[in-house]
Amino acid sequence: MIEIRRSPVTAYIGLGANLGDARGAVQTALDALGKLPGSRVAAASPLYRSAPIDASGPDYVNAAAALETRLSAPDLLAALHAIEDVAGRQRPYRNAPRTLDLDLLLYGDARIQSARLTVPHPRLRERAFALRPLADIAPGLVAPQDLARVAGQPIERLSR
Ligand code: PH2
Ligand code: MG
Ligand code: MG
Repeated sequence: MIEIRRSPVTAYIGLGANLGDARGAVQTALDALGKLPGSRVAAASPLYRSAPIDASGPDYVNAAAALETRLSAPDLLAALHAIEDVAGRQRPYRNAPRTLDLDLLLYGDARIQSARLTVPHPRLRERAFALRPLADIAPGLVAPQDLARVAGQPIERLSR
């Protein structure tokens, strides 16, 4: 059963895609996030193009969204997976090219360690494709030294 919390939390979602119409998939996913129960997209970053990190295949389209949501973290995670499934996401092996990837980067100030979910996302601070769009919509959450650390990872802002 989906539990609706009384007070909303701001969750930050990392979006990525590098198979098929990646831009279209990220855009469609932003719309889908806003239609989740008890949720609204409070901010969406521009889209970025980035080379795959620890992965193969075409360049990625990446973005980040701030979702004000009353969904619990586990329900939100399940909802993200459902949106990925609708986009035709397959999981043949770890970090395989994908039609859509939705990662729960932050859930308010919660720290979560469960079998299915680790929040904050364990690799958030290592990845320009997550930090750059997050910095656009939540500058207070990304320190300049975080961005400096990932400055060697090529990433290009796409117009929207
Ligand atoms: N996602 C990964 C692994 N590598 N590289 C880029 N550029 N963008 C991603 O979204 C990405 C990645 C695992 O989810
Ligand atoms: Mg990911
Ligand atoms: Mg993922």
